Amino acid sequence: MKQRTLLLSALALGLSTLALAQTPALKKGLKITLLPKNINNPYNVIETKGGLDAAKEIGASAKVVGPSDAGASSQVSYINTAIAQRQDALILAANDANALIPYLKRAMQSGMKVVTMDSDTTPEGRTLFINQANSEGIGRAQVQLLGKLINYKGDIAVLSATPNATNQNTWIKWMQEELKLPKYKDMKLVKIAYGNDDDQKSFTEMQGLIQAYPNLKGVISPTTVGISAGARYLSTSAQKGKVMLTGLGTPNQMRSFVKDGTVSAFQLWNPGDVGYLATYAAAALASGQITGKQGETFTAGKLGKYTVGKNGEIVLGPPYTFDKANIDKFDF
Ligand code: RAM
Repeated sequence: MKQRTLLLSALALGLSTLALAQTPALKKGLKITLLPKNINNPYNVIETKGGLDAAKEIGASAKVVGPSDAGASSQVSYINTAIAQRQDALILAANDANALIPYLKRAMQSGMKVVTMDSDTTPEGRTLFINQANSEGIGRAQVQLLGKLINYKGDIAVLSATPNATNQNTWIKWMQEELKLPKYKDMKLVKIAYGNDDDQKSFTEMQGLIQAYPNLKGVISPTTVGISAGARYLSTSAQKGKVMLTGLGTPNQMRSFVKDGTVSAFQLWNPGDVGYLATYAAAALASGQITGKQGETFTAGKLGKYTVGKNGEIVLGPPYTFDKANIDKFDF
């Protein structure tokens, strides 16, 4: 009897060691570089702070580097530095879907794991992409929100980030799809303007839209830089309350404009969670827990379990609509 118990417990031990062997623990001391689109954008500060928090939880040493402008090639030198510094993982919000590919390929050949977050490259440039929310859902929801605000009638414009930003371009494509539905037949997209995720340029572009299109009824700005600069222009313009501005913004940047009636509602997710999830995903890759294949699962700390989807995409969760009634519940 005693022998049987011993045998059974030896078997159980063997099995659990096997289970452990199947899911290796996250390695300690991983070196991780976080490279956002540009560093002076509050959104990117919150996003990468989430990454640093996750790194601390798992005992990794992470740092944030990046250019001051969101230009297509301005991230190249930072990728090369990460290779030279033999980082275990690079997490980036790509400023261009194609321009960075040769550099990212070199990074992966050197053994580094590459994860995109927020703004993707083509799939060959990375193993995983952490998408803040479903791209189709974001694009369509922005048009649905604006449609309601302008009673489905009038000229509308988009105030975007850079012309090459993968995330904004994907969302705009879905906005255009949504606009094809019969309920939007009286809404006309007259212009897509680019503020380059630069505050001053976005402000000037918003002013340009209002002056160039006297029948403009609404603007969608799917960038936190664009919507806040656009709202700042609108808040002191004669068109305040007449032109509806919505898009993607952070509650802290938009609060005063919601309270003074410049903006009724806008959307977003928690940018900190994007960076947090990306760091756990990168660490899971670098520790051999996952390889990036569809269907693999891993645990991302306080956010729980995630599954790798098609083309290495992992979706954080649905976006959230902020308005006067709920904005004070958020501080980011
Ligand atoms: C800006 C950036 C970022 C985007 C948000 C919504 O901060 O363009 O990439 O995800 O807006």
